[in-house]
Amino acid sequence: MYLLNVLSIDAKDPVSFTFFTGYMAMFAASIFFFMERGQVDGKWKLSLLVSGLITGIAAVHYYYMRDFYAATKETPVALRYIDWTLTVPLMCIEFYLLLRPAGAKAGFMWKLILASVLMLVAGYIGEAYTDGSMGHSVLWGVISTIGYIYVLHSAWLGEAKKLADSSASSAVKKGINALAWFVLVGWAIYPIGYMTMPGGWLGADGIGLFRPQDINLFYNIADAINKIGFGLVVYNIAISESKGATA
Ligand SMILES: *C/C=C(C)/C=C/C=C(C)/C=C/C1=C(C)CCCC1(C)C
Repeated sequence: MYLLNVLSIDAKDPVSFTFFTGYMAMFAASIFFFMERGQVDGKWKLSLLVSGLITGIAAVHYYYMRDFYAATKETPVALRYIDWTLTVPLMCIEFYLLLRPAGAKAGFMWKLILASVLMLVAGYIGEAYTDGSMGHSVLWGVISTIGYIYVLHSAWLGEAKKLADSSASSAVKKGINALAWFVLVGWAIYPIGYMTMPGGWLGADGIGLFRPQDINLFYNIADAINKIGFGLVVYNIAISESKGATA
């Protein structure tokens, strides 16, 4: 029964589509980042490894989320947040690795990780423990947004931005600027998706534009943009800073 459900993708449900294409895209991106490690100088290999881990961890979770959704038509909240709890801190580590030559300390990395964990724990409570009320989703959504704003602030005006300004590498400067745009535009898709849940402004109890499962549409598209996009920015920096590179 389970298998039968998995094998039938609902052609009329874009959520189903994005789970399958999301899985494939993450999988392919991981192979790319791992293979390309051979093209870059030694000091960039760790950054590319982390890029590949981010999309690789996501690929494994998409494999399970895709089946879970196909079988139940329900939102895989726990799998989603386990994925994010692993991959978002890895994105913070990417910031740190890029800015370490410019003087970034471990404390810089831990502050970003802490802020992102606050963002995710609050988001999880908002979704997993929802009573369907707007009060609950707004409260935890706002707490989560505090963590988000910290990362956003660091990338645009705070510590990450200042370290990037003091970097000797124009590729790193440009790269951190690109990542800042991902955090501003790409990451903003998530809170918009969050608003489609029961008790949210865009969902059935609000303006009624989206079905409850459409939250996955937002999250799947945002994950593909952000996880693969982050990795490609790091890849571009690594390639342009590597002497023997051919790409
Ligand atoms: C690879 C996964 C990434 C980059 C996930 C990012 C997730 C967010 C930026 C989530 C943010 C949220 C808010 C700012 C408020 C509402 C709750 C969240 C967790 C959806």
